[in-house]
Amino acid sequence: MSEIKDLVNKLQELLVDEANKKTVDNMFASSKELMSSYRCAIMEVETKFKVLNDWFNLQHERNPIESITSRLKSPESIKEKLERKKFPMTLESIEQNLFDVAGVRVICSFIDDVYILAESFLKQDDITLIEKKDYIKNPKPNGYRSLHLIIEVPIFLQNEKKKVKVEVQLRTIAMEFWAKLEHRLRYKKHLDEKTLSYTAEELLKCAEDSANLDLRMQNIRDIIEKQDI
Ligand code: 0O2
Repeated sequence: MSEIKDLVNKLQELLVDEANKKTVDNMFASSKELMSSYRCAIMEVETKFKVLNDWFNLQHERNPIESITSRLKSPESIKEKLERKKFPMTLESIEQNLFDVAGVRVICSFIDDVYILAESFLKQDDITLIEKKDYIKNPKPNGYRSLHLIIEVPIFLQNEKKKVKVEVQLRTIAMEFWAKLEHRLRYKKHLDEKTLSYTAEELLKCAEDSANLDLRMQNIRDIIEKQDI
């Protein structure tokens, strides 16, 4: 009797393994396709900003873009976000619920450039705006500033056209400087209450100082441009 039970258990184990193996193989292929479409969407968006930068340079003899970086969200962060937001742990759920798997960051010289570029980009008839968060006009309580656009861009594959969501973050060099350092410092978690609140206050003051610097630099540029006709 116990021999039969052992056999059934083993059979079950094998069947489960087989079923899992197929699921895992399928998942692997589908997730490769999904990630590859995010990568293509990043390329499309990057190209659009590079074109705008070149065109702007031709018209105004200066580059509004300092640099462009992009990233695909890591599997660990995808999993963490799905869990945190209580979304199902499936590929469909990633596509439907997470809008920042593909991310492009555009670093601009001046605040005006952020808005000029965002407007020209959003005017393009293949770009659909899903959501806009203006953390420049309404900074986060910790001082974080940046313009976030969740957009959809079409990518053209062998036999199909697919719309893919990308998060575009536009910010100035000063905003990038602050965000990078704040991000690094945020991971230093073993601090006592007093130090935590002091450093948070200091970071907020630094964000305000650097926002002020952005305004002053913008002002200098405006004065120079008015004279330099
Ligand atoms: P990474 O490494 O850039 O991928 P949630 O993602 O749920 O926290 P939400 O509403 O989806 O929030 O997005 P939100 O807050 O509009 O913007 C999320 C992204 O903006 C973050 O991505 C950061 O890149 C950036 N960001 C937002 N707030 C801050 C901040 O206070 N400090 C810094 N340095 N960056 C910020 P990820 O996924 O957190 O990280």
